[in-house]
Amino acid sequence: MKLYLNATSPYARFVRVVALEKGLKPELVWVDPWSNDPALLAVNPALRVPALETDAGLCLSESMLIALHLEQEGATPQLLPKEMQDQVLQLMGWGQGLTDAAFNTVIARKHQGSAVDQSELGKRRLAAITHTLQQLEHQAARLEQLNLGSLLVAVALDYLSFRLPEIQWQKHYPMLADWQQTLLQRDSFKSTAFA
Ligand SMILES: N[C@@H](CCC(=O)N[C@@H](CS)C(=O)NCC(=O)O)C(=O)O
Repeated sequence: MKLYLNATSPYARFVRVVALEKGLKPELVWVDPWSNDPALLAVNPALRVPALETDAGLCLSESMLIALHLEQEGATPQLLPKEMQDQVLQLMGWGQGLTDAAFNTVIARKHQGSAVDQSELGKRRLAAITHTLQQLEHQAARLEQLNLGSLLVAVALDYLSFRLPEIQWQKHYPMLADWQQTLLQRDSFKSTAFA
């Protein structure tokens, strides 16, 4: 198994965290998704990380789909238990929505300047971040269990700290911050810190 990734992608970090939690060790192939790297193009026509080349030679893209594949590959721990499936999928949706809103804010600012935050789409992205944080704080107790949803939310929150620190989410959402601190102590998070 080969995982194509870079060190700042929240999507790639989520997949890496899942692999580590499942005890899987894909070979890591470091690429720059913005440089039209032919090696990445060969495994993902969308030229995005993460991409996973399976041992059978199939190339998977989209972080949540790769995570589902890894969940099947490693027997334990179960990160998408059948009896909790819909709750976990709901959390995954919130985590992915938060990641998308944060990542697209960062990329839009990079290409168009920070005034883009005042555009209609910019405002919607920032509102999505606020609404999702409020919802997660309200539901913080549901995050206790280790699963694909809680891992994705924890990575999304760390991406906010990394790229949008001015939001100061820890100050405004203390239960969420307490919970995330414990997850950040896990080896899977420590060894994949954004850089
Ligand atoms: N929906 C995708 C998003 C992946 C994504 O946007 N990755 C970024 C890096 S964080 C990327 O490779 N961007 C390069 C590009 O869009 O050309 C997923 O969940 O994997």
